[in-house]
Amino acid sequence: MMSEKRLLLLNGPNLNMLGTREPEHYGSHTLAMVEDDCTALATSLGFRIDCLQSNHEGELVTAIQNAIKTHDVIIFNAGAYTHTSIALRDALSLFDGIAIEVHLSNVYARESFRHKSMIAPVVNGVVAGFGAQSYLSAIHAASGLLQQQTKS
Ligand code: DHK
Repeated sequence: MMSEKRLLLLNGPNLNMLGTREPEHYGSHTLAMVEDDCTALATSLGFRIDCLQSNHEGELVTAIQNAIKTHDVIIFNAGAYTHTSIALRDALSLFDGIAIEVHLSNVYARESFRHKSMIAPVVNGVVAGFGAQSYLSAIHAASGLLQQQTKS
């Protein structure tokens, strides 16, 4: 197993409402359930995980800036800021670990304003459309990328 790496699970606006929010798009898992499932998986893969949710763009920027010094991986569902935030994109550009953009819903099957991501160009990859499973797939992907890096 790889040595302990630090993973930040970051969720943006309205994701604290999971469980009751538009279940046809976001499913029935609460944020606490998502965080518990991610914690179990991340721990089993050798990560130390921190979970943070904020409805405020500036707090998310600060969380990313802090993670530059402390974390190896950011798994990030920026919610609606995905589609609008140059500030979050600029912050992610400064992060030289692995960053993965996550969405519960298939944003490409929804309104056209959700088809554009400001942050996709500055992350390693995007997982969208698999409900709460999107987060778990992103954690597996980050683990695989870190293992590749260790080998090369
Ligand atoms: C979550 C949101 O809050 C939306 O604003 C995005 C994303 C989609 C999701 O599917 O997780 O457009």
